[in-house]
Amino acid sequence: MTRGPVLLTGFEPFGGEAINPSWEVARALHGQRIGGVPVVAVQLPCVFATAPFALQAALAAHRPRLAVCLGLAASRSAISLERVAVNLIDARIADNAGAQPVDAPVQPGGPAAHFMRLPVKRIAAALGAAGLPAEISYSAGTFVCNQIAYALLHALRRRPGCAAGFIHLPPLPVQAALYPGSRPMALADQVRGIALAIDVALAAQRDGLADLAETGGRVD
Ligand code: PCA
Repeated sequence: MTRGPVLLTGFEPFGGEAINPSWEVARALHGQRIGGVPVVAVQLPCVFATAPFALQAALAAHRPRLAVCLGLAASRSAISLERVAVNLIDARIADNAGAQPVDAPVQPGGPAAHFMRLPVKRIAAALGAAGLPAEISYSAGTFVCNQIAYALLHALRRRPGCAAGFIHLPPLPVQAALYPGSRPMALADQVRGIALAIDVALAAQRDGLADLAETGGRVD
């Protein structure tokens, strides 16, 4: 039987910023019930050396039925449903501890990539129907978010019953000036979108539904 809460992680601010929508969304949903299942929010450091351990501690402490990790992708203008994480770190900027690794594995000896375990096409369809911009993404980048997406699926490789995935969020309106040309999304819409994504993922898990067999491929 599927048990446990929803684990929802967000990152602390990074890159010299004061706010990260991923943590704002996670903490807004902390303690709420979605589809009858409680949500537990945990903040992750934006630090390569410690973030995977913080995630593993949260997974061990909460034994979730669904784990969703959130991060900011300032260049995205939609709720961005990641499908894959690669076993590669190549940091564009320093993390919050000043580390900037180049071409290092997330998990030495691990597989090249892990696929997320979320029904991303179902979620994208539900978000679109709710009037929220959503997209499926085939790259979570090579910074701490990709590291955590990989570490999440690696940690859960022997827990096939736990649904898990990574979702990148656009910037908040207060961050607009930092990212000229970006299309920020209001916090309330981001919160509504992630609550809906969790609801859809829980329903699919409960009912044993596969993802939608719809064309969703891209060239990019
Ligand atoms: N975004 C970064 C790391 C933390 C976050 O919120 C990323 O996309 O890797």
